[in-house]
Amino acid sequence: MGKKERINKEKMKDYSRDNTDYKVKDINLAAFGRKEIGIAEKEMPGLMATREKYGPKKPLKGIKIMGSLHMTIQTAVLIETLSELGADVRWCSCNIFSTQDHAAAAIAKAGIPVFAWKGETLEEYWDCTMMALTWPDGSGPDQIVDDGGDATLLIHRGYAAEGNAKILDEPTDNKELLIINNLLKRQLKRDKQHWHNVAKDVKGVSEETTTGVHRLIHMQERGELLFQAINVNDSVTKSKFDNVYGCRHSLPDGIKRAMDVLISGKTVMVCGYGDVGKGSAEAMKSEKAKVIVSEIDPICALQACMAGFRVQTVEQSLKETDIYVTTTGNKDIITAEHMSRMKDQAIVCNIGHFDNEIQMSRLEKWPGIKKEEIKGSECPVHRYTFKDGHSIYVLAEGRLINLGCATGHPSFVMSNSFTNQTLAQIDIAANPKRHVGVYMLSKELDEEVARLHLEQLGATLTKLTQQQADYLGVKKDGPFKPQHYRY
Ligand code: NAD
Ligand code: 3DD
Repeated sequence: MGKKERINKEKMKDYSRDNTDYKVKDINLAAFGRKEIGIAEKEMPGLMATREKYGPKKPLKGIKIMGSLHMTIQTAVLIETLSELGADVRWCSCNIFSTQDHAAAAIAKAGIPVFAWKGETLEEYWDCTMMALTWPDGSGPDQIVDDGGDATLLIHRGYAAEGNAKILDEPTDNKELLIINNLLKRQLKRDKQHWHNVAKDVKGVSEETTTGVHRLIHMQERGELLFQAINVNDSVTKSKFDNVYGCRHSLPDGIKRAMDVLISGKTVMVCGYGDVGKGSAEAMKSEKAKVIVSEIDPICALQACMAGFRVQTVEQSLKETDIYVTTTGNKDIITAEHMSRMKDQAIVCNIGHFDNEIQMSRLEKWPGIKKEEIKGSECPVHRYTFKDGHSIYVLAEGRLINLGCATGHPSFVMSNSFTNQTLAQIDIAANPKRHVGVYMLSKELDEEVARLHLEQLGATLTKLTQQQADYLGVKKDGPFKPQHYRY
């Protein structure tokens, strides 16, 4: 039977219109997506070199890989790299606003099942995650590429509910958790052992981002982690590039596309001065804004001072700040009270994680608040007017501004992140029985990723002589720094 015939019509009826194994905004955008994928491939030397080096060996042959990662042009190049290495791939986005519809269309047209479109509702988002996790024969993945941990969360929460269905009825005011619980209740009715069967077959997950890694470590500490995890975020060639230089590029891009506002001369508050905060603050400084930083960590705060930024609290900054950017991965950074006391026409956005860095749910319920849509899901901009007459603008509904209002990081920097992702997937495939835990890729691989990107920028490495290597106590060809060196 051909693959199409194998499609389980019962399973598919909820999600696709014409029994195709994909769901995208408009398949006719595929040709445009293919053109931009072609451009991106020229800017992603690490991924292309990985295809050349590992393609013939097909190290991922027949391995079912599910991805929950922003469905962008750059991710399309990652998907086709995994496919080139032999994987059977299914994909969804990890954010309701981050999909680039022409990228999704090109992937669907290439015959790779993808369930993603820009402007999904939360219900549609979790249905897409379910579809990407479910092969036509009803089975789950062998491996997962996760960004923020939503795919990992659905498997683990489903697994827990099969042991104690009552958790799905625990009272919560978290709208998204209610949606997840309802999806799991429907699945429980279909098959009481679905997630136990899925989890049994998962060999491992490679996690893209800081918050996702935090979630994995918390699960491991609670003894709940069901399979091995590779921490891609903390590869130096991911977090010190994507998180810093990627945000340095894509934050101003998002603010400008959303508001077309002059940043120069304005006062910008960057909440958090970690990797994302450093790139964001530098970008705002380059735009000649007056940059204030808030931090909880004295070391990061001191770094901010050394970079010439004022370090103070949000409360201290309300009277002067024009643009707020949250970058912490924490919650309640900008509260509804803060927003009620901000300058008129202040702009609030988040480039950190999820939608809880900015207290959106409390803002929506603020007494007398008036909400107006300025721009729709293509580049979400909303104006909130308070009873005293002052208004503020919230971008991307408090979700990632660079992916909701712009196109995220450019290809070259994502090539570093995604070469790490590909190496991590190869590593899991080669070590399927590794003990459950959270692991990092080697320093050798990290340096290899960097090497793959130097030539395109015209960089020439200096070679160590053996005497110098001996003097430094390192191998002539590296690694040149200890595993946990802080770059
Ligand atoms: P990080 O841990 O390096 O930095 C976060 C910083 O926020 C830390 O220095 C921490 O001390 C600070 N912080 C925490 N709570 C705070 C508070 N209440 N007030 C002020 N500062 C506070 O993490 P990171 O790598 O910079 O990532 C930050 C977030 O951005 C994560 O959620 C990550 O997943 C996400 N991220 C987003 C993108 C993107 O493209 N939008 C890219 C990479 C990472
Ligand atoms: N992220 C930013 N830009 C992206 C792009 N163009 N494609 C895919 C993902 C993209 C998010 C990443 O920075 C991810 O690594 C993260 O959130 O850490």
